[in-house]
Amino acid sequence: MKLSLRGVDIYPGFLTIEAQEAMLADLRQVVRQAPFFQPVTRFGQPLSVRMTAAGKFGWISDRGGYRYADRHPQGQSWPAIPASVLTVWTELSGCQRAPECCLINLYRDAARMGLHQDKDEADVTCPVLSISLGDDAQFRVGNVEKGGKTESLWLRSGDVAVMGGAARLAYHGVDKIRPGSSSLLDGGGRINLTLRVVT
Ligand SMILES: O=C(O)CCC(=O)C(=O)O
Ligand SMILES: [Mn+2]
Repeated sequence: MKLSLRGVDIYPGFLTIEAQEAMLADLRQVVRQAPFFQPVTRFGQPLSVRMTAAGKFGWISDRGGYRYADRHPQGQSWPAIPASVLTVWTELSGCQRAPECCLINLYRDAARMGLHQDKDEADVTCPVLSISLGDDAQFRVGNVEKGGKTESLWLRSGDVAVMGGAARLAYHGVDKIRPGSSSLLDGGGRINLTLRVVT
């Protein structure tokens, strides 16, 4: 099944529970090598999500601003993107290029992500593909221009969203998660993966 939210393709329940658990096991290996860190704005304000990444690039935000970086803040290269994650890209992205960044966001409790565009990538012909694991999240999509009407839906564990075509540069964000709605993650919360071609 496929739904559309203002041009964003949503595949509810794309990953079975078994596939979600297998992906999570792979992500634990990634996090062992590249631990979650707390990004801050250039004014030192912490973001409410914790982040890490896999792939050629990660996305970091610190006192020096935000940017793609080829190393974790601790200095090591990012681990490879797990095959279980790459498979989803191959199945749904419709893009010939391989993803260069798998950003891993951890939402706990009151974590959220304000409306923003993903526009730091030099090539925006490929979509951004997002995978939800764990607690439900209220995902909001607006327009390519700032302002105007927005619509939201609840993303659940195993759902995949693909922001491509006219929706590639649409404003989007996460209003809130529903703590305790899933028992997939140890310690609760939600992990969101976003796969992107960067260069
Ligand atoms: O958590 C989500 O569903 C969206 C994440 C996102 O938009 C981002 O990391 O740029
Ligand atoms: Mn985004």
